[in-house]
Order: sequence, then structure tokens, then C-alpha cells
Amino acid sequence: MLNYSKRVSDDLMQWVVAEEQFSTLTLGKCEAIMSLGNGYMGLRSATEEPYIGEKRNLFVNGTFNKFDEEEVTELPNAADLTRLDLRIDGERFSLEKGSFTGYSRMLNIRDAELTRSFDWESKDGKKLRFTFRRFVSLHHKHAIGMRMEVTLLQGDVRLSVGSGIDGQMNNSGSQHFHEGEKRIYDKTYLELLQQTTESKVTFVLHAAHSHKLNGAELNLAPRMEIERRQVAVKYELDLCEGDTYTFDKLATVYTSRDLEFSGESDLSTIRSHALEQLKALHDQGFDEMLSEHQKAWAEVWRDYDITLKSKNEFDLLAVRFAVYHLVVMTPAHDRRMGIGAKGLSGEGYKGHSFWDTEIFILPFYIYSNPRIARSLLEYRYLGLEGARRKAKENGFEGAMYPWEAAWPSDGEVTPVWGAVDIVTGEQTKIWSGFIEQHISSDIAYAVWHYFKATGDQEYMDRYGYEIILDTAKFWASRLEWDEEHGRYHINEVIGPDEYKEHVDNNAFTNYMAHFNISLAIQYCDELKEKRPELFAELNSKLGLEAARPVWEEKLGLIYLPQPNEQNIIPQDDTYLQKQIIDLTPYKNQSKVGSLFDDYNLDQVNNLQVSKQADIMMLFLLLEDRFQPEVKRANYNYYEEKTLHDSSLSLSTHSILANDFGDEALAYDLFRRAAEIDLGPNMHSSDAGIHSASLGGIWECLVMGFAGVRMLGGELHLNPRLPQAWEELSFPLYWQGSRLQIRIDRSGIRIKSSSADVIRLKVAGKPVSFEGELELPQTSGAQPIS
Ligand code: IFM
Repeated sequence: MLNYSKRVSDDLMQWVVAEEQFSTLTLGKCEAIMSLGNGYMGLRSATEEPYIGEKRNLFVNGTFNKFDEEEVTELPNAADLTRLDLRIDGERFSLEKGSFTGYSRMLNIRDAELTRSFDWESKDGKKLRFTFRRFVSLHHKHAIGMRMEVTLLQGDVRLSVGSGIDGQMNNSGSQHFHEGEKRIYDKTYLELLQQTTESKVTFVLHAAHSHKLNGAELNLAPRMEIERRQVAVKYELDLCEGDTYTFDKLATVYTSRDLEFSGESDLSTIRSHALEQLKALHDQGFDEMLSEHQKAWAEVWRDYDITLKSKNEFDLLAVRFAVYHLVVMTPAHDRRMGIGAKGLSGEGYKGHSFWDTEIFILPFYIYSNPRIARSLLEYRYLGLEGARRKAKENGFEGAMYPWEAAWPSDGEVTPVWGAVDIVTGEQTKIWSGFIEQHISSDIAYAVWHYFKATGDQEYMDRYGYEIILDTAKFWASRLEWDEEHGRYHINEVIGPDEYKEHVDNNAFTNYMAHFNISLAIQYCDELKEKRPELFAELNSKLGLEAARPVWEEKLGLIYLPQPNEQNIIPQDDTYLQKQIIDLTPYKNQSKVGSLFDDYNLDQVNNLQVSKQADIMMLFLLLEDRFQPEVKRANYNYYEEKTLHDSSLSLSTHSILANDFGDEALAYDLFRRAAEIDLGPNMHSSDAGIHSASLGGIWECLVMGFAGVRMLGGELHLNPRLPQAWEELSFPLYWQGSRLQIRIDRSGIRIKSSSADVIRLKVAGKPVSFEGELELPQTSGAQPIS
């Protein structure tokens, strides 16, 4: 159990996630949720001294490598910089030996700093106080700072500290690096250069140490060691009762994939730059580096200035935790990179990007930091290369985006084999890479959403139109004519609900394809009329003149499943005919996916049971296409059958519950969404945190409780605070203006930082203002049903 209400000091209230009991059985939880990073790299928070069951991970965004032909490309686990080999009087230090008191490990979210402390007593009665501190600098994207402080409380000891750069790491057994070069300069600066085996990305890692005894600099001569894939030093010293020894380790990480070295073939340039940087940081020291890092994070919190007055302190912590991880995982510095479904906090999903980014994370950036939203959408533009190849390989036209994406030109990288089938004992085939195709229209939708909310015409001209037009070409070629009904079908797909494979006419997929094609027609016509030069350019690239009549002919004939007599929209052609079973045991499950203890995927395919929001996603994205009573009926029907086995599900349901005016349910679902990573389940985050769920937490606040929506190009606000909340305040960018929106029981206040007239609809009523707007509670929100 973790402590989410730790009182460290007044100014750190609701900023701290703490572990107060140490167990080697649940190492993954804190490693992942307390992971550090800065968008360039992510460092899983394994303890300094090693334990069986730990996962030491250091990932650098965008450095994908394919281990061999049988595996898909993944983010390689780089050499470890954090492990310390500590010996006390010759005995290896471990919390599994001797005894300890006052254990605490904390992630201070405000400062993005990890600390760990405890008093430890050896079996022969020596007492030592340990404090560890660690950060991945946000100020200096290539730097990591670590400190260990050891105070002798009782007795004298001989302490030995082994530290280095350990390239004997792998991704669950796959070794992504060649042996590499190792060296120690001036007995101080450790260096490991390693190249990935297939993508040929060179990693340049350096580390240096410094020491103090009772606050005074200490020069210790190291014993130097170079082994296979390892370079290390060992220091030894005698400590007397009352002494405090401070050990600092500063490290830097560069790769040949870094933007500043792109096109740079000469390794020596990167190497000497990296070494110089390390030396400069070594001179600067841990404290100054930490203070720069803290200042950088203070700016983050100024930018993403969300406040929440709730009776439950956990709520604000959960929101801050979400924003923290969104910052840590996002490669805001480089448009060639996307966001991994587990961020940079674990090996899960191999660092690949899914629709999670466009649908669950992008809204946070569109409305809080449009520059980063644009960078993420430029990544998808660069991904057109792989998307076009995938379409061609599958016999289609246009751009068919990969379900899982890595380096933009890679195309499809979804693995083919997954978990065990409990009936056959074989591995289950993962069909998503072949038939989970809605990602293409999700991306087109995201481009449109970004454009409408930001007005960034330049993005559209250079990238956006092309994505929307080429994905429409894919859908037009993907549609299948159904002679019997005289309409176009989309057969043999997986919709958002991944418990239904090989289905025909998944409603979400069909509606989104329809949306994609109709948007393409609209933009095609607008460009032809108003922007003939751009139209000509895109026409010569994409053959728009030929595509346009095909779109027109097909659009009206796409089958869009309609509500039946009970107002239920069939999720696909067969869902409603499948067997209904009592899902109570699985609804109350303590671990995700307990259904698979009793059924295999083929059997689940034949039941009315859903993994995650499916039709609900449709209501969220295309909300003005459906009547309130239809939404409500479907919510009631499908939620009962939804196990929320995907972390993408609860936040969507929370937002929709708000739309129905059911704040209590919305709040309950928000809390459950927040507990996916931050809750009591000590294994939910073993493979890494859940990026989409974290984006979803922000969505619950802003799109759910504040009711922010972009509808038909207009900004809407329709707040409904839950009982537990008194006030919610957050920044929101709209068409280039930064608004700060504050909602409380007495009304709504919006402050604009620009001189522009801001137009929006509050609870459906148009309002416009310049500077500042205050609306009393009487003009507040209406539920939609
Ligand atoms: O994209 C999701 C999918 O919807 C459900 N399975 C996990 C993926 C990555 O989060």
C-alpha cells in the first residue's frame, strides 16, 4: 500500500507519492509510478542496491531497435547508471539483510525528485542512516543527478561503493547493443559508447563521481574496472561514528539520434561534446543542477496551472501526477517521436504509440500547450511514409496508419504473438496490427480537432490537409460493397473494444471512416475554390480530382448502424446476438483481465462482454450526431457489459456520465480512473504507467466536469462540479488566446491573456468578451438528458 496523503511539509501537500513499507514482491509499482524523465529520456526508479524482480530501465525516446527478424522494433533498454554496489565491512548491503526502520521512498512531483531514506542496522549492531536522491534534469535534457548520503549512527565501518555504467541490460532478454567502447578518463570520467544492433543508433554515456566527508571535499582514489559491456569504479573509505559521507554521481546520455547531431556521422563530435558537458556538470555539482531542474519544473507548473479544491486531497494529487507523467513522457523537443503507451516508464508496449496519443493525450496538449500538440501531429505527418506503405502492402490506397507506431518510417510494428490461450496453451495471435484500423480516422479526427481549436492554418497547409485527404483515400478503397443491402460495409475489423475480433461493421469504425471521408470532401472543395495553388500541389501528390467523385459516390452509401427499437446501436453486426453471461465476478475483479482465467479470446468473442468503451467513444468524438436518449440507453446497455480491462475506458465513461448530469457517477469513475496507476493495486503498473489513462484524467476534469468541448468549431463550456469539489481552475488555449478558467459554486470566471474577443457557448448560450468574463451560477450547465 502506498501513501497518497503524505505530509512532508505544508508546501508539499498533495505533491507527494510515498512508499513506507519496502517489499521485494511489489518492486514494479514504485519503479514505474515514481519513474523520472524529461521527454528526452525516462528512468525507471529501481533502487540503488539490486533486488531479484527489479526492472532497471533507461529509455531514450525515438531510439528504436529491432533485435531480430522474429521481433518488432522497440525502445532499447540503455545501460544502467543507477545501480550501486554497496559493501559494509565487506558484506554486500541489502535491505534483505540486517534490519531497518523509518523507511520512506517518495516521488516529489513538484520538483520531480525521487528520495529514499531509512536507518539500517547490520547484524553485528552497526547503525547507518541512508538517504538517496535522484532526478533527471528538465533543465539539461541529457543529465541525471544522483546523491547518496550515509551517516554513521553507531559503530565504525569500512564502506565500499561500486558505481559505473552497466551495459549488461536487455529488454526481457533481447540485447539491443553491440559490446561497445569503454574508457575512463583522468581516473574520473567514465565512458561507454554502444551502438544498437540494427538501427545503428550510438549511445554515448558518461558518468563521474564526487565525494564529501562531513561537508568537506574528499579525494578518493578509485579502483577502476572494465568488464564486458561495463565500466565501473570502486571507492573505499573508513567511517567513524557521527561521520556523514556524501557520494554524488552525475551522468549524461546522448545518442546519434539526437536532433542536434542529426546528419552527424562523426561519432567523435558527439563523444567530445558529451564529455565536455559532463565535465561542466561535474564542476557545477549536484546542488546547482538540482536547483536549475527545480526552476524548470516550477515553470511547468506555472504553464499547466491547474488547481482543484476538493474534500478529497487525493484528487489534486491525481491530477498533478497525471500532468507530471505527461511532461515526463512527451518528446516535446523532437517531432520525429511519438508518445509510448507506457511513456518511458517500462517495457510494456515497447515504447510504441497508439491512438492513445491522438484521442486521450492530444486534447491535453491542444488546450494546454498547442506547440507540443503540433509536434505530435507532425510526427504523424512523418508517419505517412509508413502508412502509405502499409496501405499498399494490404492492397489499399492512401494512408493506412499502423496500429502501433515507432520510428515514423517503420510502418506497422505491432507484435504478432501475445499472451497464453488458456485452452490451447499456445500464444494468442494479436490481430490489431492487421485489422484494428480505426487509428487512421482517429488521426484525421485529431488533426481536425487541433485545427479547429488552434486555428493553425500553417500546420494544415503543410501537413494537416494531406493527412486527412490521404486517410480518406484509404477508407474509400477499404469499403466493401454489399450487394444484398446496396451499401458499403467495413468487414473484418477490431473496433476500440478489443474483445471483439474479426467483426463486420463496428459502428465506431464505420462512423469515423464516414467522418474522415466527409471531412476530406469538405476540405477538397474548400481548397479547390479558395486555395487553388495548394489544391494543385495536393492534387498532383494525391490525385484529388480522381478521388473526389469516388468519395462523393461512396459517402452516402456507407452503412452507419442505427439505434434499434430499444435505442441500442449495435456495436457490430453480431454483438447483440451474442450470449449474455453474469459478469459480476469479473466486474469486481482485483486484477485486470480475470475473464481470461476462465475463457480464451475465441470464447470471449462470442459473449456480450466488452473490454473498453467502444460506442461510448463514438459519443465522445462525434457527440452532436447522437440524440441524448440514444446516448443514455447505450451507456446503460454497454456499461453493464464493459469490464474496463483497458485503461482507456473509465475516463471516457466518466465524461459521458457528466454529460448525462450524473456527477456522482462521473466522480466515482474519475476516481477509479485515477486509481489505475495511483490506487491500491500493487501490480497494475508493473509494465509501466498508463499514458492514455493519465491524459484521460485531465479529460475528466476539463472535458467532463468543466464540460469543455469543441463542437463545430466553437468552444463550449458546460460545468458541473461534483459534490466533493468547491473549485476547479485550469488554463485553456483557444484560437491562440490563453484563457484561465475558474469554476466554483458561485459561477464561472474566465480571464483571457490576449486582447482578442473571445466567443464561446456557456451551457449552450453564446457569450463573448474581451479580457475577463464573470458569469453567475444561474447561467450554469444543463445536463443533456
Ligand atoms: O490503444 C490501447 C487499446 O485501445 C487497448 N489495449 C491497449 C492499447 C495501448 O494502450
